[in-house]
Amino acid sequence: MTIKIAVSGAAGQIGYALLPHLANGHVFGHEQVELRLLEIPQALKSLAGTRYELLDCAFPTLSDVICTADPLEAFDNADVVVLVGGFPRLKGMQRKDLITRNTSIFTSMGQALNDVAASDVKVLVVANPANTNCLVTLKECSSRINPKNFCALTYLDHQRAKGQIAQRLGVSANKVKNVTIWGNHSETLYPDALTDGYLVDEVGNKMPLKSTLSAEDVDWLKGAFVSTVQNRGKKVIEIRGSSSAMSAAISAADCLKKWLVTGTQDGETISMAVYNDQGYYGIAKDIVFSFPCVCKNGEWIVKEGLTLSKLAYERLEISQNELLEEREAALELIEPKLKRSISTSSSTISMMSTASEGSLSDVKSSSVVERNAILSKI
Ligand code: NAX
Repeated sequence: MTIKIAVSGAAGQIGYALLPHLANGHVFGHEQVELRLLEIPQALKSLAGTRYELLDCAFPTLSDVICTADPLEAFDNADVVVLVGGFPRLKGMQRKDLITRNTSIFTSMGQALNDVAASDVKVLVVANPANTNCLVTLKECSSRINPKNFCALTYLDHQRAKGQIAQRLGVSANKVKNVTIWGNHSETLYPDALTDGYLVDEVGNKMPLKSTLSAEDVDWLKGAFVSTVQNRGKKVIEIRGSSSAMSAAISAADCLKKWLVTGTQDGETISMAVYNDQGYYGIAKDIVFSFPCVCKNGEWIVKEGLTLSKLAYERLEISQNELLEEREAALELIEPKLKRSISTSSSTISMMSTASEGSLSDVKSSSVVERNAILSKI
């Protein structure tokens, strides 16, 4: 069987770095793959050059490469779709404008998926604002495609966090397990190594970071580490002069591999931004939020039952509130009437007023419940 993989934004920096990993067996092993490269019409010429290069690599696993500006052609019966193309954040642009521009793109992507993709297609959204783009896309096709078939990329942030810890402790990055990126792929994300993070020694023993590290290292994990990971994307732009591409492409490829092919190792979690239909950890339903996930047989499952600190919950709430704002801005465009009915009943979310430890699922305000009830009808 040939796996049909569509990649939007294929002529961009991430697309260029990602395509070889999809074509050469890194992700899908010995399976044959057919690549459908989707771009805007103005980029088709340079995309044709990328196609030549892919063919010139003579990968034994690559059966065909199609270039198109038509999402219906790219997604036709597609098994896997990676949405990398989007409207970039221009200098001086507000986040809300970025959402406006991208909501119309991702509405079209969702409609095309709904019309022609395989009903069990798996979709990874990379383009920013990734969580909300993912939400917009999955809503457009939720009557035919399960929202569990979608995720937005926070695995790059996950790997950045592991890399920082490995550098600090002088160990190989694969000895660092179960750091979690909670929330939005933005500067409000919360990299958390203390709730479930551990090191593995040579014989496979697990050593929890919170009880193994020195007080100084634990303080670092609560302070500088958090801001370093939150601001890593900005730092790369500042130093490199353009945004992360190689690391984003590798993370996208490895996220797909763990999710769809190998699964996670025993006891291991990875960070994936997924549709929160259950209110995991008391987070508002109906947003795409990054959680610790276990992957098995091509499915993700949020790891539940972790005990978070009060500080962690405070950080989660900040990121949740940003995602709720993004959702409102997006819905304003998708469903103006619905938005009006929501705004008359909205109030601020108070997750932290009473809770300190444990699940927050019982402390959502009634207005949030009401809002979620309305939104779940979309
Ligand atoms: P580039 O500007 O190099 O490439 C984007 C490509 O998308 C362009 O070739 C453009 O023509 C194409 N495109 C635009 N609208 C399209 C549409 N409607 N249909 C098909 N193609 C379209 O950006 P690049 O550096 O590749 O980054 C791509 C996206 O990834 C950006 O939104 C970026 O913000 C996001 N990122 C997400 C990360 C994550 O971890 N989730 C990290 C890296 C990156 O910042």
